[in-house]
Amino acid sequence: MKTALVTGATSGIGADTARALVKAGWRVVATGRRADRLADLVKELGADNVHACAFDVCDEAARDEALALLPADFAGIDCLVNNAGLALGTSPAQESDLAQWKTMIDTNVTALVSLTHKLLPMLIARKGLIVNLASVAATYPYTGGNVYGGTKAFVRQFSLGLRSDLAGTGVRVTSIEPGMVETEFTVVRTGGNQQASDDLYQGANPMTGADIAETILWVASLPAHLNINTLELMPVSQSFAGFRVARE
Ligand code: NDP
Ligand code: 8X3
Repeated sequence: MKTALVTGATSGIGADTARALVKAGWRVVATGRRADRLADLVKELGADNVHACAFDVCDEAARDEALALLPADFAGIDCLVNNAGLALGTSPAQESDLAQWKTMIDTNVTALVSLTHKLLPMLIARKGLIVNLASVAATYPYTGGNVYGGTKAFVRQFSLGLRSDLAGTGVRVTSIEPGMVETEFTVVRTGGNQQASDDLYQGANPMTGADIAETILWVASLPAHLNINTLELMPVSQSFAGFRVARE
């Protein structure tokens, strides 16, 4: 039985990834700050299948303490799903809050890099898999996406760089790059504005966390000789923004 560590498993894509992996026979170490949500997931999926590990990915000491306490059955990680992440704000750069920018960089970039660095020796020893959640925002800029898009471009390029460095180790690395997925993402981005979130997804038939989870499960279920480098997905309703021209 293989074990995956999924960051950000308290909600959205991460929670559904934990569900999909367990259904397919994986053990899952489910992480996130909201311990009550993790406890619910354990109750839903069973303590033999899911181990709750509550920590803030930006707090390396808390993370290391929590991971050091993993029970033997969950201690060998074969797949790291670097999913925890967030966008904060939709303002243009010149009106943005620097603290929000730093939180996005700390969470989406620094914490992801740090956890990956920590688990790399184990993933190499086990010929494992790293799945990183980037975004279409990595490739396509949009107004108000400034630092969020920058962090996801980092995740995408870091994934490809890892692939280069890990050649010959048997470790696989995939950058998953979704467009619009209805989760708590927009509630978080807007500082708790459920109405703004409902308005954004209204009539758009967005992707679901389960859609992305099935994709991650597919990537994780491929034969060991096959690597998906990058995988971009959008709902059919979403397409590309046009160029803009600011006229005098
Ligand atoms: P959600 O807001 O539903 O879930 C985000 C998850 O990240 C939560 O479980 C949250 O857990 C966790 N998280 C955030 N900050 C921290 C932290 N400091 N420490 C630990 N965990 C943290 O959003 P999604 O499911 O949509 O997002 C998952 C990933 O997918 C993100 O990386 C996002 O950028 C990416 N993505 C999302 C898209 C979308 O349209 N929804 C599209 C493309 C990519 P908790 O708050 O309990 O700590
Ligand atoms: C989230 C997708 O389009 O809201 O990464 O930036 S988008």
